[in-house]
Amino acid sequence: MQIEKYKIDEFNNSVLKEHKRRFDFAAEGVNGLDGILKKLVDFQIAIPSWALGTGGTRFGRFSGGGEPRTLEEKIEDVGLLHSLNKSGGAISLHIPWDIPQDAKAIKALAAQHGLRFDAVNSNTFQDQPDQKLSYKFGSLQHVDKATRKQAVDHNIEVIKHGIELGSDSITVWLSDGSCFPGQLNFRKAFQRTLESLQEIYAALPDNFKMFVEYKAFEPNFYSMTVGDWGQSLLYASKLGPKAYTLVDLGHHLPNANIEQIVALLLSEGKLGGFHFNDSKYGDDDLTVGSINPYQLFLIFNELVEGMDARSMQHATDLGWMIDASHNVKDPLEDLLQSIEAIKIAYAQALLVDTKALQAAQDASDVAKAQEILQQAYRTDVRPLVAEARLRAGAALQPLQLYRQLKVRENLIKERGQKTVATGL
Ligand code: LRH
Ligand code: MN
Repeated sequence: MQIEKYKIDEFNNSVLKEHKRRFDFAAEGVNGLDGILKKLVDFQIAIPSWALGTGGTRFGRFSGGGEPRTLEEKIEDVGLLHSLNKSGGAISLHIPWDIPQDAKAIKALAAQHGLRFDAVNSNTFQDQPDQKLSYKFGSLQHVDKATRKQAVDHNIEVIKHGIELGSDSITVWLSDGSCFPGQLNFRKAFQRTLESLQEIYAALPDNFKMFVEYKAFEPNFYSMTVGDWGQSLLYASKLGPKAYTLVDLGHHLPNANIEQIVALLLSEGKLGGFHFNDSKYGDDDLTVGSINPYQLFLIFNELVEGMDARSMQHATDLGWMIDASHNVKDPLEDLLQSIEAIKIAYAQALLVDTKALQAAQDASDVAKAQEILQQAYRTDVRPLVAEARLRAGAALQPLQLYRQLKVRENLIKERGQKTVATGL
């Protein structure tokens, strides 16, 4: 299903008067308004190919119908989202869940929808039907050299798919670790994993980046071999200049100060990108900004401050990706809400009076510093985000138009109620 431009224009005309009233109010007194709006227009977030269907847990999965059955239909759905908000101009593939049979055709189809390919993701956390050696006890850490080689070869295969699609990065997330004390020699597991990553690193083209994604627990519940930002930074530093850390917001222990982790990884020049989602307990993969929007704002505040300090391009110098799972929401509505939450947090961070904040910090004026920060956080920036969409040719209210056009109903008519998308 595609949404014709005239339907978006018609919808925008029907809500334009109200938008203008809100925008004029929100824009009043904003320094560098056009610069902020341009930054919002340029900021594109990659959509995970594995999160276009209904997710589930070991207790159950409740499909909503009309799910994409092929990579082509997944690209169509990401294209549909992008036509609504002009903010999701990239798709991140997971191999082997989404192997492009004809990379040239897939690349052309994505381009038709205004999409490029962001990081490709390897998968050595599941055993594939025709796989010789099992990853039950790990992959790159495995005590068996042949199993490690199998995993290294898979990652090199994934890089090849990425090159064919015009991607310039690979994300390596390892489920490797242990479930019980005594199961693993941590020192040797680290060394084996590092040597395996070095073999993968050696296969990277010059322009490619490797993102080492860390996670505190699950599916291993005693130790993870890339368990936190420190371990990921250790690997990335030992691997070389093309290796970076990747921050999945749901991969931390409770109450971790993620914004401080982001600030330090950025100042080390080793922050590669993000998997945005939200969580209250574990790796819940919930809608971005649905549980802790203040934390998301604080993370973007560190990103804007830290990237400007290094003269980095906000839109292109880090990997901006969503990694979520939709157990109870329509997957496309969930992704529309996640992108909105990311743009809102970014816009609020762009409103922070950094000079005044610096002065308050230099004066150890703690209360003043909080007032400056929360002035931006408590500003309703939604009209600015909507205006950026309008200027990009997208819908002023994407979710409202998605429902008004009965997109899900149409997808169910087109694809059926029982279709299941590959992924989590
Ligand atoms: C692991 C993870 C990783 C993936 C997967 C789909 O929890 O965040 O990024 O590859 O989810
Ligand atoms: Mn992730």
